[in-house]
Amino acid sequence: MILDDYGWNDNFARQFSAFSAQGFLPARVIRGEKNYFRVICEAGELTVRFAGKLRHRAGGRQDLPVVGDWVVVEPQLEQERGIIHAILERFSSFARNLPGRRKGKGRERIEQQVIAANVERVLIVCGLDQDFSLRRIERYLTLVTAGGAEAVVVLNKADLSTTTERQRQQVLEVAGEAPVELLCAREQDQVEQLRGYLRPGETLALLGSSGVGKSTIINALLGEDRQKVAEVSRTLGKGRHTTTHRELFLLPTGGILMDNPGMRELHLWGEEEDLAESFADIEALALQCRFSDCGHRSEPGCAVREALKDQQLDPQRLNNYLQLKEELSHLQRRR
Ligand SMILES: Nc1nc2c(ncn2[C@@H]2O[C@H](COP(=O)(O)OP(=O)(O)OP(=O)(O)O)[C@@H](O)[C@H]2O)c(=O)[nH]1
Ligand SMILES: [Mg+2]
Ligand SMILES: [Zn+2]
Repeated sequence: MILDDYGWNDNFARQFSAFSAQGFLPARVIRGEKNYFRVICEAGELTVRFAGKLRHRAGGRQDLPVVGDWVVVEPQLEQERGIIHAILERFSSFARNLPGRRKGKGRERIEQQVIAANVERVLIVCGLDQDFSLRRIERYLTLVTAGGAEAVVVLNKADLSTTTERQRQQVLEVAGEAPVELLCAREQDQVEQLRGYLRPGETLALLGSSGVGKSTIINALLGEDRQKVAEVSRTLGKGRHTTTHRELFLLPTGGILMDNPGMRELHLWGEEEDLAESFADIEALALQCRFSDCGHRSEPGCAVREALKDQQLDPQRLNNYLQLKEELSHLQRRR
């Protein structure tokens, strides 16, 4: 069954059973365009829109379908079209905060944007050129683990750095449980080390800034040039936002890949507790602070400051942690 290849399982089947009597089909969203989606179902690929009532009922964008979602579709097979009536519950999803959008008279509206759903594993791709930033890696690690997926850090463009081993060590220090892979995606055989993260019926998404080589890795794993890639700008060292859609690709050997557009800025969406996993070292220290609500800035008996003094903790990592914590608590207050 094609749906099994795309990750269909008993859990989704159970949820779908409530709809099966109505002639609806289960389908997975494999590509997102501005006004419509492409889904795959047993009858093949369909172009679908979502039912007006789904839009009405939606409390916000998070209730609308995204790539990776399993959805309930009313098929119109002759036209290869359909209508999405419901979204099955996601087992993982990544959401970011879309700040700075103004609604009406200047009131800032905070909106959650779900990026993708039902992903088992994420390759957080970073370039070992100007893109390299430990602080950004920490942000991505928080996004991925809080979203319920496993993270793998991929340090790409190893050929452009003379300090790869040092960079790898630095990343290992912030990566916690996440494995760290170092490679040059232009070398097909080096990309092979990532193949172990692909399992039949499981989805592997690639996230990272524009130009870090996500689509290059996808092409290498697919063994064909499916995705367009483009040189990064020489003057700015930045990517050109070549990939503009999220899309799923089924590997002939099993496993599903998700290419994503490069992200410009990553404002987290979540709760302060979501930092627990990606900053487990700091949270463990914080348990030993004299005050349970210690802000780790100037309070007496602060175990975190103490670790800083003993050089057990990188001050920039702490700054990033405090900044993310502030960002999330601000978000929580606004909601
Ligand atoms: N030197 C070097 N260049 C690489 C490597 N991997 C990818 N590139 C190049 O980096 C440029 C950007 O690669 P893409 O795969 O388009 O990057 P992307 O992450 O998909 O970018 P967006 O789609 O814009 O988000 C291309 O010119 C690639 O050939 C590498 O390991 N070393
Ligand atoms: Mg791309
Ligand atoms: Zn403290």
